Amino acid sequence: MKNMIADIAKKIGIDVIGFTDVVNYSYLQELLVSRKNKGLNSEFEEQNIIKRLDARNILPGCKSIIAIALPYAEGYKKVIAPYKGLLSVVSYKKDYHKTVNRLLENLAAEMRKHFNFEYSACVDTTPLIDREICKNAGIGQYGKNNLLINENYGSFINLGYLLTDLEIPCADSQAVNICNDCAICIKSCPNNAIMEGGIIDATKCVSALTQTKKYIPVDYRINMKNQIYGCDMCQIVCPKNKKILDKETNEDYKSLELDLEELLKISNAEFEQKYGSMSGSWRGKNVWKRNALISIANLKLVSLFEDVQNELDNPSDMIKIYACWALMELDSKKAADILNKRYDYENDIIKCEILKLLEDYYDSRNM
Ligand code: B12
Repeated sequence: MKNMIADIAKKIGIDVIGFTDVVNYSYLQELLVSRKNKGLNSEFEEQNIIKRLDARNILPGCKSIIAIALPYAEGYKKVIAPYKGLLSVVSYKKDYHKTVNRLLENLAAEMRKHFNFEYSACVDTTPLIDREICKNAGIGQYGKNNLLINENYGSFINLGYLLTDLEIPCADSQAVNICNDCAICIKSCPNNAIMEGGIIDATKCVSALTQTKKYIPVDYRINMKNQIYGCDMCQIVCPKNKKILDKETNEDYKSLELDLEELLKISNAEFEQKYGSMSGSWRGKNVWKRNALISIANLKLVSLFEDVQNELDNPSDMIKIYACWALMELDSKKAADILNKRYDYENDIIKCEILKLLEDYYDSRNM
């Protein structure tokens, strides 16, 4: 049955496929609880751990899982764009949720010509833990950077699977240490977010910071450099990805470089039209705009001072907080004058932010 499904998959363009009959993950409960108790989890995952521990919470009759991986980033070279914002390569072209989901639906439709079965297609957004399921299915092994690494395609793969009520007996794949002594990803992570034992501190991971709507501490902002969505650092440096990144390609990754001035001025409708089909746009325009302000500050784009200053009139407190900070980073003397003048007219949240910035400024000048 497995061979037959793999053949069908190949015909519809699925190159990486695996099978697992593990549907209960209570063996991960301790790890998930301890991670949560230490505050290392992200706001982008299901907070109710029990819901994460059994595929039958989604498909009650689930007996086996057919996992697939969709490779991306062939021939990708991280661009050194000194005046631009950057999107992670996972956001290149069409949203992978749709692409992987379409492959899974096609696979199920073809399989139904041969077998009668129930299924549920899952890509990223269910409570289940995609990497563990796909590791069990033999798609790849964990790297120290937490990513699932496929033998042929490295870690630049998106994961998805069909929960099914088919009985497919499987020899499940066990975790193997494929990194040995290599720790290049740990050393390269800008915010030291990669911890021992397969845990990422999601409060520090640059990818998470580019997506969060929570307050970002100043030190972490600096390490976000010019990232507008996601981060690829722990993957780009990984020796297991060398083969895929070195490949010849006709892809043009230029669309991952963004004009920061344009991002400050873009309307909601233009944003949706230009970037709405990318997976990285899911948090909306203001989060990208916040990250553009951080990038402008980090790249010291002084020529955009006035554009940043205009954002002090933005109705969103989030945008105003980062505009105040960015102005101080671009030209502290000029910014201190502007912020001093505005102080009395701002709400308490912005007042508090301005006060911190001005205190730091006057401290640094010993005034
Ligand atoms: C929340 C989330 C995030 C958060 C938190 C990630 C984290 N590490 O906790 C943030 C925003 C930081 C994030 C970032 C990214 N994400 Co994300 N994310 C998710 C999501 C929705 C849930 C992850 C989760 O539950 N974390 C909780 C922990 C406990 O689970 P886990 O991260 O999968 O870790 C497991 C293993 O890694 C394992 N483990 C790790 N190392 C080791 C080592 C050994 C020896 C063992 C035994 C186990 C082990 O422990 C966990 C349990 O098995 C999943 C989709 C999903 N539903 O699963 C996508 C997912 C993990 N993300 C994905 C991607 C592509 C990314 C980014 C590359 C995007 C980008 N370019 O910015 C980065 C990579 C960051 C990184 N180094 O992990 C892919 C990963 C593909 C892959 N090859 O692994 C997923 C699977 C989405 C998908 N379906 O394609 N993500």
